Amino acid sequence: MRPLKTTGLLLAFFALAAAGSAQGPPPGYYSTVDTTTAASLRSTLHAVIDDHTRYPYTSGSTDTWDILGLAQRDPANASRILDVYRNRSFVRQSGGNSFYNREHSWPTSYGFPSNGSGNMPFTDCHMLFLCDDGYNSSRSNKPFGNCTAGCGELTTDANGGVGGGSGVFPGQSNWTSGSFTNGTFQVNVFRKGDIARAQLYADVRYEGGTHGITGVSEPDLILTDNTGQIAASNTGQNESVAYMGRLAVLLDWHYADPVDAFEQTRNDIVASYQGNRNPFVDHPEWVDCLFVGSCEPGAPYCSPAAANSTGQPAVIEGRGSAVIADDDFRLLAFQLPNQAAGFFLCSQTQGFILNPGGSSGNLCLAGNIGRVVGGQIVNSGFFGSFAVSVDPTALPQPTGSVSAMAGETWNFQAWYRDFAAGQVTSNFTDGWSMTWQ
Ligand SMILES: [Ca+2]
Ligand SMILES: [Ca+2]
Repeated sequence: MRPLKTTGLLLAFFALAAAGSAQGPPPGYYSTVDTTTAASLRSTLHAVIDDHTRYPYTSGSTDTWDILGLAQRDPANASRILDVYRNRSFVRQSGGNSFYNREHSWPTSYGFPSNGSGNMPFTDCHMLFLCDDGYNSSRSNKPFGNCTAGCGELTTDANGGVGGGSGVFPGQSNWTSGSFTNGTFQVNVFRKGDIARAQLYADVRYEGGTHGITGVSEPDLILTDNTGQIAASNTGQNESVAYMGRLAVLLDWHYADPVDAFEQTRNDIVASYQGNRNPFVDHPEWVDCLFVGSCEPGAPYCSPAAANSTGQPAVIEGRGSAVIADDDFRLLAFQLPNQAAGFFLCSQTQGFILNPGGSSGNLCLAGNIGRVVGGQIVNSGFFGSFAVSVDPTALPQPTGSVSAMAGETWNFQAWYRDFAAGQVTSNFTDGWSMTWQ
């Protein structure tokens, strides 16, 4: 699968901004991930990020202070760190000090308060952040949320191109109300996505069971909007299942504050020690599938298509579910010229024909090609896109419609009308290949 258009552009932008510092995942790190459904994505992604190497919380050898001290280094001065909520630049310390400490973004009180040697989430640096002492105290174990009444302001410093200002809600400040489990903590606008992705990581990394190498029990950490469940997780002892939130707010924060170079570097450094990555820093688009249920069944091929009169190649994407019984598979084509008629094609065979019938594009199907998938000739309108719902029990073929069978791979492409240099022509999207379940 590939990122959504906007996400892809943002990623490209931030990858440029991070050039020379962020490394990203090693080749093949995510090759076993199956993005077909939320369930398949969760199980295969968990397997990739599971069983990481635990570093001690505090030790004379390498510990969480050392890892986080590198992971949150101040971009302007490598001997300093930027803390997560206040965005203050502190001289890096090798251990406990009177300026900053370690913030469990998923509070230990919700599921894993007892720091035994086998307590994996307690020392997991993907969830642990260096934080101004006083701000960490203010956060306490309040669930994350948007502050709506009685909100106290915790201002930020201007560092690294973000932060500063006061007196305007939300501005670039943190805001908090209430206390403990009944409270709310709203993270500043430029770290709220980082914090959200740390919680999303926790939800998928910790699925109960045992550590695959050490055999030590792990909790199942689960994000929820139910503050009653969160409160009930605060038992004073380690639990096999524990809740934190608020999920809906964290999803909003994930979308509102995209990944930047600081967060990518943090992920790279933590991964270089623990051996596992926060997948939502590398693949922000997977949040849609895992937590919203909007998955991309299948993957593109024959990409990119030949550019059309907009100067861009048209793109096809599958949406919904590859499960035949779900009857919820849609095809979307975009980056089309406006007001262009078109339709989707399908075949079980991929191919490549350059400029068939004088078309400006290329046909990426062969064998028995069916026309007008979804039964409609569609128009790209004012936005240059069109979509159809696909009935998996009625896929067009030259001899009539057929039903897809589980395990069959089908390929789709859209054909559309275009005008180039005053001449009528036609073109195609790239291809989309998916396997029915
Ligand atoms: Ca951020
Ligand atoms: Ca979980």
